[in-house]
Amino acid sequence: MIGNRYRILCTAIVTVLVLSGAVAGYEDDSIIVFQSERDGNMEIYSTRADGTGLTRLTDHPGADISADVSADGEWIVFSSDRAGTYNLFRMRLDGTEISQLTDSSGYDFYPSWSPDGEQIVFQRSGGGDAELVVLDVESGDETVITDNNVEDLMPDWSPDGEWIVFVRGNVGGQHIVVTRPDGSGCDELTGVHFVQGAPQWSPDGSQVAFYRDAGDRNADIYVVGADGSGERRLTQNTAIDEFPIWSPQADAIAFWSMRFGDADIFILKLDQEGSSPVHLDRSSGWDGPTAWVSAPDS
Ligand SMILES: [Ca+2]
Ligand SMILES: [Ca+2]
Ligand SMILES: [Ca+2]
Ligand SMILES: [Ca+2]
Repeated sequence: MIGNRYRILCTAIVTVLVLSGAVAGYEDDSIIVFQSERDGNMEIYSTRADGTGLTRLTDHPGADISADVSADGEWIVFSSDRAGTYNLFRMRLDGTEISQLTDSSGYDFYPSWSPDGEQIVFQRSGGGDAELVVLDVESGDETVITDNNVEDLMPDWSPDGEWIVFVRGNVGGQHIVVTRPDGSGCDELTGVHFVQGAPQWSPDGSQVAFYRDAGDRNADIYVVGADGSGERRLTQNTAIDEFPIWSPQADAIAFWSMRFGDADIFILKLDQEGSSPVHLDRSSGWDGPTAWVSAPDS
């Protein structure tokens, strides 16, 4: 009898621990936009950062990826091959009002809004190395702002609108670089490494998060000051950790990691460096965060 009660009690405790583990995490109602193949092909989803409120935003057999949210929270720009090669599309934050923004025979990836929402910078490849292109959303006019023989990749527009940070160089030797939006004033933020990627401005523009792979397929998340000083490594894990994005309060960084077999979303609280990041969502197939924005005013 006592034995039975003990087992029942243990079962109850285990249940409580599992449930509290499932909801414990980054307790915030801000919105993480991510891409996932949980429904069979790449779609764009949103979730509150506490793991509740999962919402599917796209529903198309094409691959829908690389979503970025405008600073006013009104629009998402994303890349999709639903109309042929990868082009840019725009939709509301609830997935409505989808329209096509670019129509190129190249491959348009990694769009990033200017803070005023009037322009989008992105990477275009096809027929050679990638260049950065600035799109005027209203007119559809495009301006190519790089012109060289190496890859120019993964741009992110600074919160003050003055700079674009991106990756320059071919695999085996890549810098994190900043440029003015007209292509002038290029400057290097980091030294050359085998692979570096996905630089993202902090909300106040004082730092840039990115990932680095020294060539051993063990990418980790780093931050560096906007002046190139104070570089720090944030993750120390043998799995691939890539594509960091900042929380709106700059108190956490979300990224995807292969540490549980396939790519899942993790959140590292910056006041708890060295502790295990929160595993936001465990879903088979690819899951990766691409934007993190404040909750809409209620
Ligand atoms: Ca899709
Ligand atoms: Ca180039
Ligand atoms: Ca790692
Ligand atoms: Ca997954």
